[in-house]
Amino acid sequence: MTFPDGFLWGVAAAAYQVEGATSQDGRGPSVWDEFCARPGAVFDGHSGESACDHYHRYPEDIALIADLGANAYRLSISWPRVMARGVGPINEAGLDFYDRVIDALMSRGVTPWVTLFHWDLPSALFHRGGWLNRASVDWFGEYAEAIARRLGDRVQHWMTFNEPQIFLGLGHSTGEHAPGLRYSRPDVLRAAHHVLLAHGRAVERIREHAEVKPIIGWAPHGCICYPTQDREEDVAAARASMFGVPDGDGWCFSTAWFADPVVLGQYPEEGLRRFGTEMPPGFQEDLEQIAQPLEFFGVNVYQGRPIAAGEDGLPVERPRQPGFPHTMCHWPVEPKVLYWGPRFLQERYDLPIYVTENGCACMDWVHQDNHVHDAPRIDYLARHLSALRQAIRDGADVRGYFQWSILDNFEWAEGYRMRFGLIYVDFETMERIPKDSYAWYQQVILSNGGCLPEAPALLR
Ligand code: IFM
Repeated sequence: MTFPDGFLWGVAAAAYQVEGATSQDGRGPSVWDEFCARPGAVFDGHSGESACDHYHRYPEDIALIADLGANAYRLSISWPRVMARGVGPINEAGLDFYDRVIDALMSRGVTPWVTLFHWDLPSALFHRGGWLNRASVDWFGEYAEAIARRLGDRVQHWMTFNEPQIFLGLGHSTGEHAPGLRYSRPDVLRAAHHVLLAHGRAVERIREHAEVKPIIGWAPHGCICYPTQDREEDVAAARASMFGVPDGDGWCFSTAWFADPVVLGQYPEEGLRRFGTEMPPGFQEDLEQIAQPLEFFGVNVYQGRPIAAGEDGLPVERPRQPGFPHTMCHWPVEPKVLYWGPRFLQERYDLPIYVTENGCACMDWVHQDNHVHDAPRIDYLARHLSALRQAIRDGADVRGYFQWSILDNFEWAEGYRMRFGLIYVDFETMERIPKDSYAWYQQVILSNGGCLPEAPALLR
């Protein structure tokens, strides 16, 4: 059984994780450059300074994407590459790079899907208060306008923010990611509110300035809950848990706190009850600007939380059995997230869904025969894609899937030790070696998912 006709098969990456060339052709510094320079912040002192050298090797990488048969490539624009200080003069050399990338993709029949912000805030703006400063909404609007004016004659598919929950939660609350802050809850709430407003502003700017009628969404982190069994009460408990707003620091990773204002035009009641008094004054008046109509709901899905109904019917998180499978990042392997996640999201937000990221880090190395045999990744992807196909059969309107990631790349605080790619990168020589999973995904695309195993057994 195949995926629906016209299903979009993509691969994804992000500027800071692959480009390198961080001080070339007028690019300004970002919060990630500064964070990487801090002793102990990133594994073994790694940084994105060279990354995969995609800045210079993009023709080779795009040829690999095209040969894979992917119809789409999700890339992000580096804000400090196109505006060194975040606002003000455009760095033409930086924008030229994205012009070349877009043209190269399109000439090979690969549709570019562009994310405006995948975490590399220009340092100059951070030093003016970053997302804590309400002016960040204007800064982001100016940047979005510049990109839409220049690339909007060819680019049709846009995402504003990648995983706001993660760059706010890990970057501004726990301090594990750039800019390494540990703000108080009221401050993180304020920064998050500005990010949502900036999302709304960017949607408006893209619609005003893109020449080709834009198709706009975003790519939040999917904090997925799934029922441990198919009992109705467990499904209801998982749904309630997935859209709950926990107390403590957990609110920051909540789906509803971020997605309800963006799509439904209101913050969830549960969160407002818990910490509404800590929100910036007048926040309710901004909701109209935040809730711009979107064409799709993107979601990045890697793992979830197993939920059952307790005796009182309320959600209870169940422990996983000893020896439960985990990826190299220690993330549990639970394909059900690509079944229940899209179904729950669609029920609540009623928009077409794209899985904008899914994949896993494995213990990959080059074997003696000069190939990279990454059977665990193939198994992970096969299980997740089968679950996704089943979700579509059961009514979820999922239109596309982006595997994360086309290349091994800079995995933030983990540096280069976590390899997510379909293509192995030797970070000394920059040689690219397609892994077994590359050839496997090629077959999946070619057969429109018809070669995947049946799902029910995998969903149990
Ligand atoms: O590498 C990241 C990506 O930048 C955002 N989503 C999760 C991926 C794996 O951790």
